[in-house]
Amino acid sequence: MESDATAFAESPAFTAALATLPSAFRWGVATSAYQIEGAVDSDGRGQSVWDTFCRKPGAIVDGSNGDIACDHYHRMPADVRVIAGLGVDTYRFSISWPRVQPSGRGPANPAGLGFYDRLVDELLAAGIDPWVTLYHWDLPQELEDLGGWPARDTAYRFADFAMLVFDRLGDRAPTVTTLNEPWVVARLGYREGRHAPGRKDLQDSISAGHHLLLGHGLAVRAMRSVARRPVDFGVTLNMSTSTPASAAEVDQVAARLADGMGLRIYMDPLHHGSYPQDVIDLLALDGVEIPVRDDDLAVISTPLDLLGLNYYFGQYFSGHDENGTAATDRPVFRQVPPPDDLARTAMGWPIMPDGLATLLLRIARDYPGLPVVITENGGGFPDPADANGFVEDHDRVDFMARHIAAMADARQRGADVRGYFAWSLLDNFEWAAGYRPRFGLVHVDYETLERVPKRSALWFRDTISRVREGIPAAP
Ligand code: IFM
Repeated sequence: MESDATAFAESPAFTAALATLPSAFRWGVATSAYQIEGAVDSDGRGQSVWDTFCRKPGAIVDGSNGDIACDHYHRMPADVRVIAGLGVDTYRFSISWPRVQPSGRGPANPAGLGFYDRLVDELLAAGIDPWVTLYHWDLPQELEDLGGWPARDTAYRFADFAMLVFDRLGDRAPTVTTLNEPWVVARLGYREGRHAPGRKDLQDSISAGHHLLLGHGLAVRAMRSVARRPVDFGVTLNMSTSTPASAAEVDQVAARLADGMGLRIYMDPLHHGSYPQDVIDLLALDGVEIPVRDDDLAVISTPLDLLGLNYYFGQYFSGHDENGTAATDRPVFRQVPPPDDLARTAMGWPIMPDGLATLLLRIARDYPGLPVVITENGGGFPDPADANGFVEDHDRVDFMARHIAAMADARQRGADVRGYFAWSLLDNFEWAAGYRPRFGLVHVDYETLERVPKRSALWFRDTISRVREGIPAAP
């Protein structure tokens, strides 16, 4: 019998949405190195900022760290078999910088590169395309000690690291993306202190964001210049809708500024080769400048072959302070709860699938000519496992079905979206939230490290095969 939670996934509306997707649509699952690999002291790996941050009292809610995580480093071939069992065509993973280049500079650590070399071979042998992310937040600690991302030199070190990886994997990896979610690194890591390295300075945060983009551009230029076969180069951004809390002019201004600080501050330099003027003006109020030099913007706007988009939820903004007073002397943008009482995931994030369609259409309109792949979408849910480790995660199935339908709708309306990757393959280390939120399609028992595909994994496999086989049009 159909439960409320699965009603949409089993509805004619969802089938109709799937029927609009081409059989060659790309389907994948995603992970990142620090969240799953463990083996932090193995085979010459150096320390990263996350190893350090996790040891800071109170930094991680459950006091955990990525020392063991899912132990993927030692279980990689079996994990590739799990991925193959999902029927996906793509696996998106990240390279641990301190595993490949322990101090962030100098020659490669052969054992570190060797791990990713074997991973790529295992994937290809299983008929799965490797999708490489070069940087998913694990900066070598030695580079942080030299200034981290606020220091310009880190961008050049990143480009060197990218070349070490590309030199080894570029003959077999069809897609290489540079950064995952630079906003999170710059904002949560250097302004809010909620992520590694735990710094809290606006100028550092803005400098970090610029140098992340510069590193991206330098890396793409360098890799593209030596590529001997077609490789798609891109970058992944986390994106959210910024909706005014009301029709009031002050709320409209607030939402526009939030959008500037969250989305346009990355997309404009990447696609238009310039920073948004309203963002520059806003930062100037705090005496903060974006440290643009020479031909930085030309480097940053090096053409992209694709844009990775990570979507989890939309946001609402008010230009009124907590007392309801409209800001007058300087702009305020305060995030407020959505007006409707929306269902939320275990992270407390409101479930807003329509926001994904809005974003995809907005990218098509404001940044045309850029193919998009949803490189992450998913939900953290309580996920109680039965005695066999099986999880009936109908809430995740519903979440994914609604987002896939929203994506298909945007595609029908002109968005150039080419693929959808679920976050995440496995339950894993959810950064400052530790191991409590579970995002995996595959359950991990953290005592035994046993993997058991959840209901959502089986459903995802069936959904992919329905699209591949073609769904008959409704009579
Ligand atoms: O787990 C993270 C991932 O590392 C980056 N994007 C968001 C996910 C869920 O918070």
